[in-house]
Amino acid sequence: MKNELLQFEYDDLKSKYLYYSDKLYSNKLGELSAIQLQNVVASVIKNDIVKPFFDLSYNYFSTRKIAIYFSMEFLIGRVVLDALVNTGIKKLTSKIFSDEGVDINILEEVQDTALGNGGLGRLAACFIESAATTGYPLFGFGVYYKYGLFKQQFNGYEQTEVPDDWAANGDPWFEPDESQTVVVRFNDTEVKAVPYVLPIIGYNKYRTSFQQNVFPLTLWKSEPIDGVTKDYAAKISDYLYPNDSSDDGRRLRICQEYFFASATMQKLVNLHLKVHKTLDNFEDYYCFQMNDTHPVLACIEYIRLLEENGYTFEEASKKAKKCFAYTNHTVMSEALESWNIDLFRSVVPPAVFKIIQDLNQELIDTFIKLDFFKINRYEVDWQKVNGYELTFGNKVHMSRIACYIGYAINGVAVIHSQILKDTVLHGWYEIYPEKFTNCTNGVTPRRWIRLCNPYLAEMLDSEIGHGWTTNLSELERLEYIKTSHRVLRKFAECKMEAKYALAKYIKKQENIDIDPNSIFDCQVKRIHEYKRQLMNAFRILYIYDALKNGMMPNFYNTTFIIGGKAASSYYKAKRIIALLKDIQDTINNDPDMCGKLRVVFLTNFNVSYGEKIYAAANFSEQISPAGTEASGTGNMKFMMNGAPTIGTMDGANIEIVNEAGSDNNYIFGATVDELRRLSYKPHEFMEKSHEMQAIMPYLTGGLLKGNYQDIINDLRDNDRYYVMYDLESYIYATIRAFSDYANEQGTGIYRFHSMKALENILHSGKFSSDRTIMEYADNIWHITPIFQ
Ligand code: 26Q
Repeated sequence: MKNELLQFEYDDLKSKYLYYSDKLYSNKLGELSAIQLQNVVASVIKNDIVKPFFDLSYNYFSTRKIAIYFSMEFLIGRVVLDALVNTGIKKLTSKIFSDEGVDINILEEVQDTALGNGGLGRLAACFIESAATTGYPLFGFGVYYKYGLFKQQFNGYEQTEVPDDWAANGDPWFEPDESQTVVVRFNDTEVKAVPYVLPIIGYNKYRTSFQQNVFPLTLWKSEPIDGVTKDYAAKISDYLYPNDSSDDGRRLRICQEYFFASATMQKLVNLHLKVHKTLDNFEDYYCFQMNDTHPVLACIEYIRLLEENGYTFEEASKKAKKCFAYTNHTVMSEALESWNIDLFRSVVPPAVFKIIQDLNQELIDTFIKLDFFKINRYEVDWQKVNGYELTFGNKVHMSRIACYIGYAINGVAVIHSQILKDTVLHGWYEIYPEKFTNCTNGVTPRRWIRLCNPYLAEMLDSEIGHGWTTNLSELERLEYIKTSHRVLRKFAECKMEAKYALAKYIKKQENIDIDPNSIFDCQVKRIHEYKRQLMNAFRILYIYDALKNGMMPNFYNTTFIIGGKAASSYYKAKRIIALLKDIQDTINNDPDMCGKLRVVFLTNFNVSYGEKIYAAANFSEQISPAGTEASGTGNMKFMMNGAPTIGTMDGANIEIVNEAGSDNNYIFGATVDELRRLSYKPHEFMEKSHEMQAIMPYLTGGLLKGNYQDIINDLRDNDRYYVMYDLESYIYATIRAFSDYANEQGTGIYRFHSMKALENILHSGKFSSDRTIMEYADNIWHITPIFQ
């Protein structure tokens, strides 16, 4: 208990729990359901702990410079445990509960708040938590979806999607603030936007009551204006869009984007006018970080509001260019948003469309002055310059607006930021080189170590003190003790605890027995061709076949764990899932394997499942072809919890290896330069590949339940992500990794694997999102913390 918050004593906190238990449910704690317990915890934390600090945070709007994190997604996960950890009352609560006959782990039954798809949404959640912890005034604005990311279920091997009515049993954390409702006008209708506000609780580093820092996250919900609102409009905030490029629903997506952009800008502009009676100094008080292009219409809306307040277009455009910055999260061309002009025009009010036309004209005029290129003055069908379209063309290209208006443009890992300059946004880089920077992603160590891995957290606390929680570089203190046999054994024991916990959970969720003594090799992320879960499937089949043929006598027992969701309309991704489920069935039911090999495809991988996986993993699979994964953030979560990476020189993997050393990770595959030079004929590789020869009978020859000829045909003609090219080196890297693990077990000397695991932990300091927030604050936002 010594690292716990000091403001509460046992009796004090207990009386608060009992009070709300009685008030809300006229019952004892011991009689409450998980949902009810959560509501009791929420009442205590919100009313009796964070309220005064939360109220304070509203004073920062328009009185000092703050940054707004503008994001369509906040993938928060489960709120209750995070709130307990960050207020510093988790252990005390656990004690109080157990004295009342309640196991605190019952709170794991509480649903995730999954208002995001994956990496981009989770990044937003890590950022606002880090901001609240470090005190940099960064406040999130987004959409309060009725349904979060779908729940994944299975019909045989086929993924089905079930709506995620996440607040069906009530949501005790967000509170509507009806008084701050605004009206958003579209071309042909209007809706109310009601803000729902969540207190984002920073970690209480001093363990006293006077520096509990709490910032608001504001999410907008659409509601009808009686009698005026069209049916579809009132439903604008009902569904989160999946990250695919399917055609349907584009109109509603544009509505969503304008809806939250307009509501946010209206709120802040109105507030600023109230405080300062002018917008002349707006940019001295606000800057906006756009999480990808999804919030780009906010720039346009800001210009519209400035015009409404008497500024000319020229003045307004100039002001907008001072306060918006753009983060790109992908190099996949199909993921860059562009809207058909007519569709776009039918959604937004005429004034918004007019501003886009005016910006177009301004861009042209600017470059006439600069004599950059010859101009074709038509709005549509604009010119290409150096092979890159710079203007908005016959579509509304969101990234072009972002690059033109944004005063800063950044990628999310060093290699990714370079690729933006070299290819994806090259034309813009030539015009505005000074706008381009990098801010490598990070993740919050509160959720991704302290909350998810209490075993490791406690060991770290006792070995190096608990300062790492808010200053992750302090993990380097492990340097001095990393060779100690005692420390290594302790680490190995922590890992075993986490593996037992995961095995128990997988038994409950999937009804599959896995052996905690086997290697846990994990790949968890959205299912996408570029992430190459298919290559993992091929690797598993290859090992399975080799074992069946007695070719790998020293193979150490291994459990392959894979999890992730495919967008509902992404057919090829769903086929890959089917193959993995088929492999799982075949291998797990093969008596020849008797424990040597297990495969688990997790059902409904989400933030809370992730917490258990990252803590328990022995190896982290990060296997996208070089140059495709912008950064990755799961890779960082695995690293922090002591899982060496089996991965390619892609995204943040490169920086992970720079920090932890190539001896402590298993890097394989082609580099970006190699792939750029390559003229690739996949069918040649397929025909020559011994590995493919070995596994073909499984894929197309009846050794599995299904037939996967379609996958093979696709690879043969067009292996866009170089599965054939990298497969062999991938298998070799795996064998190296697993034999290091096996060697250690054989000798009982914690050297070959545990050393590498510990080296990863102790060099993971860079990947705290606290560091990322500080970089954005210094280089882009120019804001300082509200406390020191
Ligand atoms: C766009 C238009 C219409 C509908 C949906 C979308 C859409 C939604 C979500 C497009 C993309 C996304 C999500 C992208 C994403 O998660 N990217 C990941 O961002 C992480 C954080 O920077 C990186 O670590 C990952 O590498 C990147 O894939």
